[in-house]
Amino acid sequence: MLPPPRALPPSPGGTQRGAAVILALLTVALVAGLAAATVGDLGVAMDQVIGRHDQAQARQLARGAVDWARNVLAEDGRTSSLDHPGEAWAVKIPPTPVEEGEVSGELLDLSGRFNLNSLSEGIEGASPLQVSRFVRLLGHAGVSEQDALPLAQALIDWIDPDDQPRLPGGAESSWYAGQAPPRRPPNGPLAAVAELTQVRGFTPGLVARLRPFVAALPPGGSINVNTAPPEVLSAAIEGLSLDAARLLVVERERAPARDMNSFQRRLEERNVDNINTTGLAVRSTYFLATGRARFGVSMVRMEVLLHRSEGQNWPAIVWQKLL
Ligand SMILES: [Ca+2]
Ligand SMILES: [Ca+2]
Repeated sequence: MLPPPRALPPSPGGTQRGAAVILALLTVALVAGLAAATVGDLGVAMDQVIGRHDQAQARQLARGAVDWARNVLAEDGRTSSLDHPGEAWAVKIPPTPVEEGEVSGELLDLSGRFNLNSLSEGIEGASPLQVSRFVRLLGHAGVSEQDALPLAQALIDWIDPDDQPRLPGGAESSWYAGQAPPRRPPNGPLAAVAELTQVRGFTPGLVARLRPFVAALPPGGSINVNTAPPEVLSAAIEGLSLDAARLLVVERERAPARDMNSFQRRLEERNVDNINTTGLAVRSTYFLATGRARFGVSMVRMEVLLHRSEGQNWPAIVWQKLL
């Protein structure tokens, strides 16, 4: 009998401390952002339209929230070797009043999800391990066993570089050319989860059910077993039932796994042995940062995909969108 896993520090005051750290960092980011905006304004002609001025200020505020997010992640990378929802980065900034406006933001860990683009990591454009994981995930999204593999094949065809349809269920340019509207598979990684609705067999309903469990990230990267929901854990680990995964998540809330060895020991306690740990980790590398801001009459939302790689804590921007 193994001793129970030792709990990590998240004390009752942990969240409050996390929030205090975040507010302090946010203040720094916002002051820097506003100062830059003010300096920039000195040279702006007097006939500037108020709306455009407010738009620029709101954008600065949203960018301040995203800078805050990068600071929090960089600080976390310096001080911890694992990632779990009890850490400071997981604390959302509630709508916080600032002069003439309001700012809020949050970080969403995308490493706790199944990366759809990992399907094409293997030899001949498909990874058998990732395909079996995705097939199980489709099962958790309500897809029958006989429909799951054809859906996975269709998605691999959409991503893989060739124009040869896989059997069963695959589809390439000839099939898509006959659809309404006709379209072409990109034969490359998905740019967004929403693109799934273009793929043969993926109905809007199915895509909505999959959405909380999947991400469209650059190929590579790992699933963080400390943040993945039960559906993703059960899909990623052969032999781990959804019920057992739910219990594992409850246990994880008390004490996140410190490393993959301790995670494996927990699985062994549940008679899940010899798991394939390829593509599994206790850390997160991809985060979606959202900054929202209102200034005067303008509102903006900024979304930034951040990549925090091993040994380089300052998170890089993969892409950003202003909404
Ligand atoms: Ca961490
Ligand atoms: Ca293809």
